[in-house]
Amino acid sequence: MDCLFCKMVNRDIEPDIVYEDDHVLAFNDINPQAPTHVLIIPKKHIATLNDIEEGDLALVGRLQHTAARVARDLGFAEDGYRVVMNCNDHGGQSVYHVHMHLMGGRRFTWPAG
Ligand code: IU
Repeated sequence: MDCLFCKMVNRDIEPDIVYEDDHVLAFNDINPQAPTHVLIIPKKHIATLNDIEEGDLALVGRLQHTAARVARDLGFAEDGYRVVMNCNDHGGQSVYHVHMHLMGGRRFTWPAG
């Protein structure tokens, strides 16, 4: 499958990994929007948030759990952080494999742009 993030899961492309287990992979974003900007992805290919099925619910929870774990490990859990998931064109999605952005190390504004 011609999916950038699947290639990272399969190590056809080598990501800058910060966390990995049997179900998820977390790696540094190539174009960081914060002092720390990590992408957390399911190893299973799911194109968009609209494609999540009942059987994926534990996996989606694992993405959030991994975000908190990485935030703790990198030392900004207490200060706080931002998680974002973009869906389709209006949401600003550019890579069609579900991913959670975890950004930390600075204060974020609201509403998001
Ligand atoms: P988006 O929510 O689909 O727009 O996020 C895709 C992210 O993937 C974006 O922040 C890119 O900087 C990031 N990315 C990457 O980390 N490595 C790559 O080779 C490419 C995009 I292409």
